[in-house]
Amino acid sequence: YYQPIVCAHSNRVIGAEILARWEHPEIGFVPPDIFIPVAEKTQTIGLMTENLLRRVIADCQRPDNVLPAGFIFNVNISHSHLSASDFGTFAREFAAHFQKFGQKLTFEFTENEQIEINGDILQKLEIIRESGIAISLDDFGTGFSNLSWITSLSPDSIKIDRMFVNQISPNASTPLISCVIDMARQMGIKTVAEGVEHDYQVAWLQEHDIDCFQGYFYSRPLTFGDFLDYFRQDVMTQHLRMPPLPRDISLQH
Ligand code: G
Ligand code: G
Ligand code: MN
Repeated sequence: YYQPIVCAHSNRVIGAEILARWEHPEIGFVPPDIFIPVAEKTQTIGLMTENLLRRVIADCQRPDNVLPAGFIFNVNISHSHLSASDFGTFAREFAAHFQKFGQKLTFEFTENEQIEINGDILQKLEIIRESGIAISLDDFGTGFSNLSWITSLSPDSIKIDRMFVNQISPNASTPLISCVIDMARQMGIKTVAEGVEHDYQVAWLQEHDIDCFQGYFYSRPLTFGDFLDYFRQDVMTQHLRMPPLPRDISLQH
């Protein structure tokens, strides 16, 4: 499934987070909170992520695909996958595939589990960057991150956990979010607000210079077909939202 990521400056859909879903033929819908930990424990998470990205590539090859060059796909990467010996090959291979379509990949790493930054991990982070893949720190504010750790990971963006976004109500907010946005800006890191559900959260975050939004206010995670419909509609309403032509020009004909 694909959940839109919206640029807070242009108000346009610039990317999507890919979220794994499993519809089992007998037991029905299995939530990712159940099958992801199992895939991690059984060391099949790498294979699952590869299959997921192959599905994305297949979706991108559909004749009705209208996603532009430069469109960003965010994928969640488990730490156990990052630690696996064939991770470098995986990163290079998929970076090349997505480059062929002119589309960009971002790897999201959750801070809920601590990655021990050793030589092996640093080398893999370097491979990710060399391949042109961006790095995002997911669930920011809920886990183990400390400033020296963020410096070694050197993410391109951080995703502020929905727990904090939730605290923005019509008449209250938390200074924490604006501090995080300021810190990130000074470090040259982009900020994404997760779990945005209300217009007053959008307004508050925009006022505090957030870079991107993700959440039910914009859309739930969608199938590729529904995502394309959402994207097309976004492009169309964008034209409607365009400012009117200056008066002297529009009066000419
Ligand atoms: O998709 P939500 O809708 O329910 O996802 C629940 C959790 O599962 C989130 O923390 C999300 O990051 C994680 N998740 C979803 N898809 C993937 C995936 O493909 N890989 C990994 N590692 N985690 C995923
Ligand atoms: O941990 P990660 O950020 O990858 O998890 C994404 C999870 O958040 C998915 O389970 C997705 O379905 C869920 N999610 C996305 N937007 C919203 C939202 O606006 N509200 C809530 N409650 N959950 C959301
Ligand atoms: Mn995520």
